[in-house]
Amino acid sequence: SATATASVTPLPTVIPGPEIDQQLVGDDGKKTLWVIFVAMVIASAGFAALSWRVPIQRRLYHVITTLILIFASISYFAMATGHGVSVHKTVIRHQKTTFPTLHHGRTPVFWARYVDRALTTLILLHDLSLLAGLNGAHIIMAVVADVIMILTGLFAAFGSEGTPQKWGWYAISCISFLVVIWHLAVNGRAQANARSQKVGSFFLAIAGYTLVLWTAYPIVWGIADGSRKLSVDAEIIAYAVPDVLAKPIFGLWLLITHANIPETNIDLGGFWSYGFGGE
Ligand code: RET
Repeated sequence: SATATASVTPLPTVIPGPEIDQQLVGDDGKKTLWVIFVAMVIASAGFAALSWRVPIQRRLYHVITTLILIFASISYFAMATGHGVSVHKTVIRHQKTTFPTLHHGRTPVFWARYVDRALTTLILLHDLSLLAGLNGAHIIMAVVADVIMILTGLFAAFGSEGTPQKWGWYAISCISFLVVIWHLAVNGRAQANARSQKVGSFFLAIAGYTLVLWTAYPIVWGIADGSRKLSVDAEIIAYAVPDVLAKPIFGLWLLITHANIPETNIDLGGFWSYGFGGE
């Protein structure tokens, strides 16, 4: 009848769900942050100690590898104390029935990670570039791509939740990551092979290891920070594992091999030793 037609309300397209409580860092997350902080401090001291055992002219890898651990320690201290964290509004869409339910909430964004990554990935790239013997032009291109990768990752992290733009930043970051990979896999490998067979095969192994570990970051980001499918604590642990493998374990491998393969020595034309040379 006419009255029934008039009372028909339009079907909802989205059902507002209950607010999700602010997601907090739990005990497991806090413990993990403090444990990794302590591990990074010990590793910093360990690498600094290792560097004293070699003459200054051959300490370049030691110095820059120690810096990676110092930056990581600072970042983990910031996160563990709760200062390197910002609270961010979240929107989570659940497609439970025909109509999606929207939940609003709050979640921490660990911005200190991005400061750490900006510095440490640059240094790690220099470790690999120096090992391969890449020229300055290629190093600069890889470095610029790396900075774009981390900064657009930061923009993605702070982008409004549930928007395509957030994934747009993520996509730009992933493309920059591919540019970094390109420089290492193609130019880096060619240069390393040109230096010597030993350097070539070591570069292949350690750059391959780096590539696998670095790929873990965008995957964890997509699941945790992008799709919000992990708890805050699970996210902390999921980043802690590659952080330990990509920083202290990478550094240890690099320095031990450097000590055993003299061909990995680099000549910065007197810059590093201020031209005095000698042992
Ligand atoms: C983000 C998010 C956006 C997409 C991509 C990312 C890549 C991050 C990488 C981080 C590497 C960090 C390391 C830290 C420790 O030393 C920013 C997560 C591609 C590759 C190695």
